Amino acid sequence: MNFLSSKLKNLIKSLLGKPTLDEKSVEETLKEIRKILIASDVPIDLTNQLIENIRKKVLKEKIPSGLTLREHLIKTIYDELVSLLGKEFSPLNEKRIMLVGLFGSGKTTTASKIAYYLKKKGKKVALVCLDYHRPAAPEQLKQLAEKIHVKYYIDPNNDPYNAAKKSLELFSKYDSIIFDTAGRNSLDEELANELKKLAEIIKPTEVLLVIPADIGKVAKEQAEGFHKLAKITGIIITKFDGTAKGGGALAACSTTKAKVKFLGIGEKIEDLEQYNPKRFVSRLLGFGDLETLLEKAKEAEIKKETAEKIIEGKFTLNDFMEQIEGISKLGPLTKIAQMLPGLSLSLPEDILKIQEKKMKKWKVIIQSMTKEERENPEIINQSRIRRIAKGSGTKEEEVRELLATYKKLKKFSKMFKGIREKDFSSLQKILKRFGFKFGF
Ligand SMILES: Nc1nc2c(ncn2[C@@H]2O[C@H](COP(=O)(O)OP(=O)(O)OP(=O)(O)O)[C@@H](O)[C@H]2O)c(=O)[nH]1
Ligand SMILES: [Mg+2]
Repeated sequence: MNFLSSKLKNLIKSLLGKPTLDEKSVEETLKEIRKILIASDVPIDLTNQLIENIRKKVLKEKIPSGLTLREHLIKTIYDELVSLLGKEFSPLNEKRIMLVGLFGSGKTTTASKIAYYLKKKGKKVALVCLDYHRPAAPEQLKQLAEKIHVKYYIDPNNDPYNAAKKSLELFSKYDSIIFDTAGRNSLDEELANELKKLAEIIKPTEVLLVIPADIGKVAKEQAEGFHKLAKITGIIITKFDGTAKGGGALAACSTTKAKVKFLGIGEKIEDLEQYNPKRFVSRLLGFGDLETLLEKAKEAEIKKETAEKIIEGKFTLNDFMEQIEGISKLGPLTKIAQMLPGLSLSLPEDILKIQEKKMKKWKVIIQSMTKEERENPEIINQSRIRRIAKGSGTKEEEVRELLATYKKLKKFSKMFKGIREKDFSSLQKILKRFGFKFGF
């Protein structure tokens, strides 16, 4: 993601920076896109097809009236990438989800991530262990389920078929039951039979194949193989965070019958994203993805207004606490930065590492401030610091540290706005003409 995204963002930036565009510069752009896609392990035939489509639309067909060549080229690159990486968004039918896949692909982790994701949406969810091949598997599922406070079922006799039957009864009133199956080294008959028998009992509404992104374009073969054996309804690509081949895996999967439904983007429980090709490509190109940003903020229980304040750089100490807590829930702000139109920024390391204990203390400190101080922290001088420290039972250094962190965060937040306005104002103008919506 990072590789593909940084390369494509640079490409768009250089397109915006050129004084004029002609046929030669379009050809150069196509050459560059080809290089980027091949380096991301996108299959050659798909890459060639995409290049050919762009060439045809931009150089051979008439440019739609009212658009410049530059605007038309950028819009066509966007459209063709969306088409390469899956076209339409495919929603999840969450009632009974079965996760299948080879050893170590990320099934169990992803099962708990989906459970957490649905729980955050207010659904009643249960996890079921159907993996009794690997002795440590039930314990792994139990620990994950307990961590996110979700009900689970593990069969006392290690019988996957009984586990399936029993859990269907136990959780019949639940919105979603997620079944984690056993992995294998390869797609063999034994695995196929087990999955088939389990599916007959469960009658899943989704059979999701879990594939790690680092296998790149080979994902197509695996997806088709599983499809023949187990009739998968969707794909989850995991470990998207650790490879430059994610684009290849996505493109390869998009050519199969099953659509990609989720991306695993890290090891933590919240590192899961429902896959939406349009939003994804929008982000890749630096157009931003406000919808996902706001959804993530909502999942982290941050108010929409607060999320907008973070990006706008307008906030006082009054909001500070909520935001610091929100950021730690939301994960590194760098992830938010990727969803904003413009360049990715990274938040200063020390802000990301603020510990919970410290935040509790800061809360007390802020409570000892006057309303005026909270709204306008600039007025807090040495004597006020002394009073606040005394009133909150903390040290003066601690008050100073809080104020320094607040300033840093505010400066960073202002930077977001500055960069958007400076580097990407021309891009935003173009995007507006294409009907992209920006709330800020
Ligand atoms: N970085 C990263 N690591 C992941 C992701 N998803 C899973 N992992 C890691 O991949 C490893 C294997 O994950 P599991 O969930 O145990 O895989 P599994 O498919 O259940 O494995 P078996 O049950 O043995 O077949 C674990 O160390 C996970 O933390 C992801 O999206 N990103
Ligand atoms: Mg597992």
